[in-house]
Amino acid sequence: MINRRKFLLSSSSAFALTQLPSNVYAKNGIQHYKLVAEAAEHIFYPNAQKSKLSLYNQQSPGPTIHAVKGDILEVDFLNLLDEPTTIHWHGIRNLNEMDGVPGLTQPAVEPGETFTYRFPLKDTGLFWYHAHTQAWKQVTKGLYGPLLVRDVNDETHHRDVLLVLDDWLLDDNEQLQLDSLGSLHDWSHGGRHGNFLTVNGQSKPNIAVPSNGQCKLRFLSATNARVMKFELNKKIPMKIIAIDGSPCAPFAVEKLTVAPAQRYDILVEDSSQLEELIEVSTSERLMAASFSTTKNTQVKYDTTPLHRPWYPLPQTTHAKIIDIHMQGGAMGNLASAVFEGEEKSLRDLAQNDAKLWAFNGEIGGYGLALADIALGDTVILRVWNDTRWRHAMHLHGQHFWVNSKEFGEQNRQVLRDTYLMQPSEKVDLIFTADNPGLWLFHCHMLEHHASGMGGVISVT
Ligand SMILES: [Cu+2]
Repeated sequence: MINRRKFLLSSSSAFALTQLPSNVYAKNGIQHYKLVAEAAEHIFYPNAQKSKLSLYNQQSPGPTIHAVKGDILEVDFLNLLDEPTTIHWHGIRNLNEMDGVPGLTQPAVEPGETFTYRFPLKDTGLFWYHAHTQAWKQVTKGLYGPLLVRDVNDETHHRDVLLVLDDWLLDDNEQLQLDSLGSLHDWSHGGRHGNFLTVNGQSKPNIAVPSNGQCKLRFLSATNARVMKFELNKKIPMKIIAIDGSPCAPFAVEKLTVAPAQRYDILVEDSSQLEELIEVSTSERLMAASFSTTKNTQVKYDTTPLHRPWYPLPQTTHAKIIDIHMQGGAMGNLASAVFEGEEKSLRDLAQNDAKLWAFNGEIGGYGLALADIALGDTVILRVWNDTRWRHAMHLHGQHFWVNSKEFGEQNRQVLRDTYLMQPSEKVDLIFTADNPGLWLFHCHMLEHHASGMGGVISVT
């Protein structure tokens, strides 16, 4: 449960829509940024104690990276942590060597070392970047930030409102609870859940929105494992116009469920009605943020060209089917699994290796090959969540089409990169493998990934 006491401690404060780092330049279609990962102190609400975190450029969230579709993004990265790290560019159809998976697509960046990430931005949308080395520790400490790619003709983006969501597990002194990091209970159940909700790095911030007309709210969840659910005041309908970056045929929901790593763009028809964002995933309704209007000329978003996803659902007549049977975790049916070539009981794996989850009878990891795909083939990942837990399944390097059960009774065919699966659900994730490389497929509940829920799809 998110702690109400902590929630009520904070008061509202003005918060900029987006924060541009000073050290950015754009030249000849190259957007250049510098990111430094280091220990940092952060204040979650006015007069709070300083919390010790690990951040990019001393900011929570990390600096918003802005770019235009077609740009090259070039990021000079410096690791000033006392441990190795890498950056993953979540949702980007990236060059494999820029994907940021240590030991799979690049060597980890050692303390004091640098690495330059350089890749083209092929799609518009809201993406994010985050640490991908022991993410269950490093993302927990704050190593993530948003990446916004817009169309060159988009003249309304300055009205967009970015909402980066996280739940932190804090003690009474506003410090991260570090003792519970790596708790086997969390790893075998629903992952690490925080007790302190933030929007854009602040508790209950007051967020400026345009005074009238349409307004785009852009949600991004950076939680470890918590699935959040949001309502607007007066149950203002939230019209979903983009999912995990890609535009979609608009449809309205009353409550918006956001799983770890997922993104949604929401169109609100009349921003003058916006007062509060409320988190409703638990029995308590918690005010996540308040809104205040700022003077702004009224603008109507042109959503007509945005209805179409980046690319259509491919033909599946000759698709290659890859079966992925997910097992493990608490109250599951996994008695034993293969780990490093040896069959072991789940009890042994849990106690000695902190491994709890398996794909097709094998504990996952960067060494687990799930499939070899020929470049250009259409693939169906036929995934069966044979566990008692929800999982937010993420594919690197490409989006997939999924007949989603995430939006209520009616299934909906959507293009996305992270899909929230219910216990016992069977689902097909469909994509054309047009991006060569070694791509990770894993649960984005970071504790599940760390304890075995991940494998590699090779495209050559
Ligand atoms: Cu999971």
